[in-house]
Amino acid sequence: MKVFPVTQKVQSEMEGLSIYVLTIFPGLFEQFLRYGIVKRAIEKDLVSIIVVNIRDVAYDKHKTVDDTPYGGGAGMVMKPDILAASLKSTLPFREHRQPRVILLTPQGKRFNQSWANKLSLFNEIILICGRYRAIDERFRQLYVTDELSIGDYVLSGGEYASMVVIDAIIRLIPGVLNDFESGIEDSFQNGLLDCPWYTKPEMFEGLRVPDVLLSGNHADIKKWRQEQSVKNTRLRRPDLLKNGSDEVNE
Ligand code: 6GU
Repeated sequence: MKVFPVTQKVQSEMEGLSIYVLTIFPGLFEQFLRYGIVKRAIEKDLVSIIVVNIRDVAYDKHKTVDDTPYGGGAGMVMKPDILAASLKSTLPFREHRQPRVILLTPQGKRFNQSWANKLSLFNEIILICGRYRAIDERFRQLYVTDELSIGDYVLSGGEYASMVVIDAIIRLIPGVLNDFESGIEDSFQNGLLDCPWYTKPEMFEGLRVPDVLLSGNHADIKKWRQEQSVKNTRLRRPDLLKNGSDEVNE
């Protein structure tokens, strides 16, 4: 089993969230884990990300993980025995015998902030990055507990989608963001888009910073920002203002 970062801990020693990622391209995650808030969360031991190379459990000399579909058709299908073996290879490291097993697929439910909130409460999550045409239906039936998509477009695999999901989850784990960053998070958690923001200089290419932001009146500033937020949302994403549009769609 190939593992990043090298300082992997077994679940029993982990306080926070353990995320296992099953992929045929583990190298794609190397840089992702090395920057910004994700890196800091790993360093603080608030999250542990274990990237598992599915190919490591392949048993033939070509390390085959896929095969042609029964009934014919274009594309290849990921083998159920390989996926099951890869999933089982994580067992010695895990505490929970019944973790959430999440398949990243365009056929999944739409991932949103509510899903991020919900998943951040677990302490063990397994993400399976689909590739090729599909994964064998029987693996899906037997092992997958949730299927998530990050939007209505087709990616070549679940790897980037799983990075999106991991990033969104990690920033919600208590202690990952500092007080300052948490304030930013709050303003998005209310289901509205953010207000416009300005920094120096006061005048830029003929455009001035709105007077209210220079007024020093904190109540007025707060009110202006709230109004801009609502206005922005109504203009750009009216769907967000409808009740319940950000619910976990189960
Ligand atoms: Cl999760 N996977 C793939 N392959 N494509 C997608 C996606 C996931 N979400 C949107 N498009």
